[in-house]
Amino acid sequence: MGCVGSVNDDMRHNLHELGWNTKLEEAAEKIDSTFIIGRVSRLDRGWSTIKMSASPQQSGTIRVRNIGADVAVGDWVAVTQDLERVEQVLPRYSALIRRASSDAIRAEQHAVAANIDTVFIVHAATNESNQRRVERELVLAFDSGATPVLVLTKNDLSDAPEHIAALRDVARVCGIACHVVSGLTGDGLDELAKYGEGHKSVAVLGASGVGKSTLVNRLVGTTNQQVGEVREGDQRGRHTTVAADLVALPNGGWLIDTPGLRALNLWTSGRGIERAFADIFSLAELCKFRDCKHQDEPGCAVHASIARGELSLERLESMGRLVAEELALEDEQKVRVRLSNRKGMRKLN
Ligand SMILES: Nc1nc2c(ncn2[C@@H]2O[C@H](COP(=O)(O)OP(=O)(O)O)[C@@H](O)[C@H]2O)c(=O)[nH]1
Ligand SMILES: [Mg+2]
Ligand SMILES: [Zn+2]
Repeated sequence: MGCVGSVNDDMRHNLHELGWNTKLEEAAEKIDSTFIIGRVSRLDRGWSTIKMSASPQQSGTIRVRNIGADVAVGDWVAVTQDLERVEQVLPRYSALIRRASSDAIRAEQHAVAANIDTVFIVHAATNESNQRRVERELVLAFDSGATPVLVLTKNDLSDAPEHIAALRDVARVCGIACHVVSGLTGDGLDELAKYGEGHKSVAVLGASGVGKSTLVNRLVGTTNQQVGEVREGDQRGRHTTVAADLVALPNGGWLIDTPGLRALNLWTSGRGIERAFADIFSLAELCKFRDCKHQDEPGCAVHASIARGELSLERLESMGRLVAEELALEDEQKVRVRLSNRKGMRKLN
């Protein structure tokens, strides 16, 4: 295993505590040995906060002028010895990426959290939550490269067992864990904390008001995250900076509480849809025609399952919408690449 820059054993230990792992070693080999490695823990307008693996002042945390357009909380960076400048953002091994604007011309990606091992998809265990949103979040979480986990919180309020059972089913068909917890009573939170063991990083995703900050505070043991902060956009519809924070768990893990995003548009990348709708994809293998669109073809196993009352039509339609959204985005990206080539620009994102 290569040496991580000039990082000695002491510092390496420190890096490990920040969440460093073997997936990052290869990237680190290319980094000039005079740089110090740190991890972005917070982004504010104009400033980035970085937890350093080691710093001359031993302060542990520095603030630098913003690094670049698409840096996310959780990113690993190489900082100059004088701690003045971020030289490099290391390649990510995973990232939650959403589409920043629904504006067709300005399709841009926005990384919500980087280098995460698990994504908590948080919903209320009461019957207000929405299965369609869970599906969308699952696609995003699978696409991130991290492992999604469904968290149903506020179980102290819930008397909706059918609702919980339906969401558990969504988790089961795509093979992920589901935990029913309460941020208020602490019920079930020991199980959640385990995802941070071994200095792992967990991103917390979910709509405003579902109880993310309450969960994070309880898990971390502070009142660091503001509870009840539900603002997402101002009157002009612009996104306000509700900071995502990298916060430490008592067991050494890391949590990233992402701001509650009302509109969660997809940024296509991998096989997220296939994994979030694994049940439909495996049924589709049994359709008579290989290119079955599951509309009104004969021998369609997907519709047979709907007819038997096993699969819901809403779920199939939900997948159809997400597929269409992903295809539309791919088309836009192709147009953008063509335009940029014409202008002689090398890269747009
Ligand atoms: N009864 C109950 N209320 C909760 C629970 N978690 C959060 N809340 C309340 O729900 C509201 C929104 O919580 P918050 O953590 O700010 O949600 P966030 O927007 O997802 O960060 C607040 O009024 C919380 O007190 C819970 O487990 N049980
Ligand atoms: Mg919050
Ligand atoms: Zn079919």
